[in-house]
Amino acid sequence: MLDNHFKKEEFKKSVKENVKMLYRKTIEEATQEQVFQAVSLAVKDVIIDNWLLTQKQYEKDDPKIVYYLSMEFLMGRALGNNLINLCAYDEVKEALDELGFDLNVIEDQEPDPALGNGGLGRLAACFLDSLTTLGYCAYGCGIRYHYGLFKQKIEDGYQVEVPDNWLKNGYPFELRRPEYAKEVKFGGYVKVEYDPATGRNHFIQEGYQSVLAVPYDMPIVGYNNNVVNTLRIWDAEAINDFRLDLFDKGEYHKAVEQENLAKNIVEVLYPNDNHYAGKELRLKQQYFFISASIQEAIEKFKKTHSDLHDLPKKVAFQLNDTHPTMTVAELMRILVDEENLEWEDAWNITTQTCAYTNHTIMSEALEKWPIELFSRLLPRIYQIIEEINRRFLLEIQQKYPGNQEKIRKMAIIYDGQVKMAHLAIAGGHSVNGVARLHTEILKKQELKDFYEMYPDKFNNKTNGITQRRFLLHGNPLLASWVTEHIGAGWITDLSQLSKLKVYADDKKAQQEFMNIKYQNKVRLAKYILEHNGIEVNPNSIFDVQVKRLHEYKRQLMNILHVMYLYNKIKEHPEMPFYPRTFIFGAKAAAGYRRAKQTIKLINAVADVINNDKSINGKIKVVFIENYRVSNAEMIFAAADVSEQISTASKEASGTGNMKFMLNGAPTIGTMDGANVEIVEEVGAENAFIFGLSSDEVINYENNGGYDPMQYFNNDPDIRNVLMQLINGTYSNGDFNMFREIYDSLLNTNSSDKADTYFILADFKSYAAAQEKVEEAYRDEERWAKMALLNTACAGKFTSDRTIQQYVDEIWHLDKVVIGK
Ligand code: Z15
Repeated sequence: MLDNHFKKEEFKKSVKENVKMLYRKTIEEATQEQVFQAVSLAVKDVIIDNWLLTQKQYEKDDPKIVYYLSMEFLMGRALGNNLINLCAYDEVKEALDELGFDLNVIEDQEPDPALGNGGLGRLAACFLDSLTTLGYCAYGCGIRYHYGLFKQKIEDGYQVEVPDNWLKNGYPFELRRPEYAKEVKFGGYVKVEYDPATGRNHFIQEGYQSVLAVPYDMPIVGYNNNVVNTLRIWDAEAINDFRLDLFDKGEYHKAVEQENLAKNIVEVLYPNDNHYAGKELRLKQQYFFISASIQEAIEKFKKTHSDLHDLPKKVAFQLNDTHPTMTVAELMRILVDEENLEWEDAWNITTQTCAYTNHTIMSEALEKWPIELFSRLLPRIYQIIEEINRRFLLEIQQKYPGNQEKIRKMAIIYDGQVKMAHLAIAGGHSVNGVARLHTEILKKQELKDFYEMYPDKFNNKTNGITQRRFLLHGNPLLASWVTEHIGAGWITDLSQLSKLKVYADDKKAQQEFMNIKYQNKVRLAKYILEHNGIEVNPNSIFDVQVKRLHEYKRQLMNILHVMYLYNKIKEHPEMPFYPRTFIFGAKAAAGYRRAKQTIKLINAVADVINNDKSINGKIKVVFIENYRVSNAEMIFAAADVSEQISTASKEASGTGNMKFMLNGAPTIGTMDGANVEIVEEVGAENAFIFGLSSDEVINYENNGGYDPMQYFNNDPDIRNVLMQLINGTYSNGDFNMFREIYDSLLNTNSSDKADTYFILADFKSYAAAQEKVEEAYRDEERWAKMALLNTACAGKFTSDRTIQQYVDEIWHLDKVVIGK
């Protein structure tokens, strides 16, 4: 369709040619993987033309650039998405059909580039899609981990982590750019030299080790607009320093060390989501990609601009959480040490250029680096942060004379630690939360002091998702149905979904909508049979919780509720019960014990219930192995019920909630994160809300008074379920297998807090909400209307809207049109 490049015959020829060149084979002899490579190359060829055109346009227009700095980009597969955004999916599908290949199978050959853990990394990927589709000049900057997030295998019900060697066969969509390589320095010491000519001190890092940062570019294809932006991920290579030969063999040791540094630094993505582990190598990763990215940004700026004071007019750095906060100090270093700007000028430029997004209030996620580690690894950067801190404390003292409490709570360096969030807030002009409720909690609780001092910095940007991947690509049946009813405008303007509202009561539309859901459930059922060996009934309610495994997300409450339902059915076999399939998918951080035990519990419960003939298949429990972006697309499309059951106040936003909604699955959830706004859009009658409010939770946390034992003592249903954790029901008589989970809820033998996430407090209201789900589902018309309205009201949750708000309120970018 586009520029005639996807004329079918031409495309077929190009694929055959690629197979020949790459593998010396005819297309008939090629494997599916080889055809994937050949097809991807043919697609890349088209993309490269647009990539060049975009570059030319940027050179001509000189638009302001946003650098989205992130340790994670959870891209998901590129081939299908690129074809979608090139508007060439159907043509290529046909072409491959004629060659005897199935595009779906070819897509399946691509490894999921899993350079991220969960929500934060996937958000970065959605943002790049939206930035490009809206025609803004943007670079994603990150790390080319050689191993992405581990692959999950389930063995005997337990999670086993398998390395994800995603580059094994070569990744066709990346481009190595050695000409843009940068040197990044670690360690050593800082020498101060007085320059009488300028009257200034110069700070020179000496005795350091360095690595070479080599960028690899991945094209980000905009939807139907010929714009191609760049995700630039940095690899590390040893600097083969010829000068070493000039020195004696004593330098040999250093050479080996440098080589090891390069090998280790980009080896693997840390598998923690919402958790800070304080590892030295992680700090190295942070400085590595930030130093390379900021050097590159400044170099690029200087090619066409002479005055660095203009930087904020042309460049925005967005910090995705505190992981890239090094940006503030690295930019100061370049401006002061290398460009010889005065500190005050450099500081003005830096604060006007940087902006910070906060993604969590979970205290265990806060980055606080020990001074010892920080100053040893990054001596000059540490000095700069000390100076930033010194001046910041003066500012606090000026505002709050004599108030030591403020200093204690707000200092950037305190108690032997560097507090990255404080640096990010002081060093930028914007601090944003990721959903309205989250931003309010930041302002009123977590960052109260900072809000008081800088009220104008704080703003909200409710998250969003890209409908191109999560509807157009992931749910082609529903996408076509939507287009048939309201036209294709929704693909780039999701607010148009509201035009579907007139079909909410239309019998025919309802039937079509639910029939599509049914077909998607059949597709998922087939996947589950192939991958889990479990047969599930596509007529049952597909009740789905897929997300990272974390205590605050309360997968445990979900499975305890399944145990409770199972008890009820066993006790009252005659009671009415609508068949339900409880579907879980979740990776646990490799070192997160409680999370891993929860996975085992889910699988153990599945084992017992799925094999109990006496309940006639009324409940099935499925744990989908290796939940990731590619199977997520299929899962959202097939879901009837969206489980968003975090302890209120803990889930900053959530984005899975939006993907379910878009695909017509009503939410059962707490008033947390973006759920609040989802309910606002769709109406409380089209969601199932339960549980403590965030205020109630925060009140308990601040003032105490929560006693889970009360629920255990007073509620026999809860007591029964909890006893089954320690009486062998789900562990072949092993009383200890789930003892730690039991203890965590009641804490019979430790002084720790019990049931930190208020599972027992919310249990019965969750069960009641689940009864309402069943009641609603039995009424086919009511359910169809509800499901349809969820899709119809999902318009707000496109990342296009989120990005436009970032542009209008933080970045102020210029729109670019190719060929103008
Ligand atoms: C992460 O995935 C999120 C927050 C974090 O601080 C880290 Cl380290 C990882 C998630 C939030 O938990 C989720 O609520 C939010 O929707 C997502 O970031 C994107 O903002």
